[in-house]
Amino acid sequence: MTLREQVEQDFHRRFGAAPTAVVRAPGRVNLIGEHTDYNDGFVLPIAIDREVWIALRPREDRRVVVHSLDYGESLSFEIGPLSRAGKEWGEYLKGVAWALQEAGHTLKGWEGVMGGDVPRGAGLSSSAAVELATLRAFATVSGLPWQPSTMALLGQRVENQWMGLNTGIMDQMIVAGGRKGHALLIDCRDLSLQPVRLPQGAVVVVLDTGTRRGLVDSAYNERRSQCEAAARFFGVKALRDVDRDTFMEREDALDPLVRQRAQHVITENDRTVQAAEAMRDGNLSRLGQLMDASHDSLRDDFEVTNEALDTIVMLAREEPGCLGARMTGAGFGGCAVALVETEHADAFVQSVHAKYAQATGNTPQCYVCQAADGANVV
Ligand code: GAF
Repeated sequence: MTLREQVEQDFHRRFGAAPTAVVRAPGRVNLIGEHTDYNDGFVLPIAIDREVWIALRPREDRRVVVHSLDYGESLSFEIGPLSRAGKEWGEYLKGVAWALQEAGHTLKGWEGVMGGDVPRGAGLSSSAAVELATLRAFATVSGLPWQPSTMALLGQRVENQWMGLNTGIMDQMIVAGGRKGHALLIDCRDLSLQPVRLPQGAVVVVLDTGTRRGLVDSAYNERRSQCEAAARFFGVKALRDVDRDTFMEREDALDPLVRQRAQHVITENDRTVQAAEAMRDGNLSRLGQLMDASHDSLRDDFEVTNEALDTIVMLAREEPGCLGARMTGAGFGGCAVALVETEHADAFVQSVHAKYAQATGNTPQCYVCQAADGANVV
């Protein structure tokens, strides 16, 4: 049974009727442009065919009642003044109601069943998928206009101010605005989007190391502070505004760690723009090289990989047909992404799975994914 069928069927069982709407929001995998979003830079992610689904119908009152198939729990709260009570899954839903009300929207109540298959804590944006699916649910019952970047900013506000995680805008932008068959080149300064068609002849493979990030919040915040320190040093708003030549002229005067972090961001921004060009030109080998260089920079300069990520990337690169491989998302564990020639994809998946399991004792999840549409009502 598909996830859509599961949430619809469970809805029927719980509420005694068919849902009046079904909404979905995808996870994402970032092809390149890592730790650039909070530096006002560029990212090149795809929305993937791993999703959060909600079957729902409006209520007469202002209550929200949601059952989560994944947690086997239900949540119920009244729309109105809301206070934060913890870090559980339900806080994302309450946070969305809070953010929408803060933005001046009048909300109606609804009841629904939610379920998803975006792995949690794996760097595939399961939380942005929950935020955008919930935003879609509220927008549907309350008749709110849907503008992807506006909704992405609200999702980010939930993450930053309700959940207390100081993340950038990439995840919510791609989850809100993704386009089937395309990556999006997102300018994280003005939030403009350029869809770039995925080239023929290669597939995107997610390589989940099975390791989950620990202490990621503090390490992430530390990287942000180092980037901000570098921007202050150069006298600019964000590292986006520093080009390679300016960096090279003055890098010796920087604190060594801050220099490394800045070097990653400045070179990664260039790589991301070049990767979009390579994709448009159908230049797969160039795209793969840029992905490799991105990983190396994240490993050596930004220092956000772990042993599992470095191992799976190295094993992937040794396989026939692998054009490039890198970690994806915040890092410190979770997933890598590889670009693989289509005719080698099946053998690649099997071989990396076996070799990584043998090398590390961890069980990976390796799968080809498709570029999907952003959050919508189906
Ligand atoms: C996480 C964050 F949520 C994003 O905003 C981004 O910074 C990413 O890490 C690193 O590129 O997914």
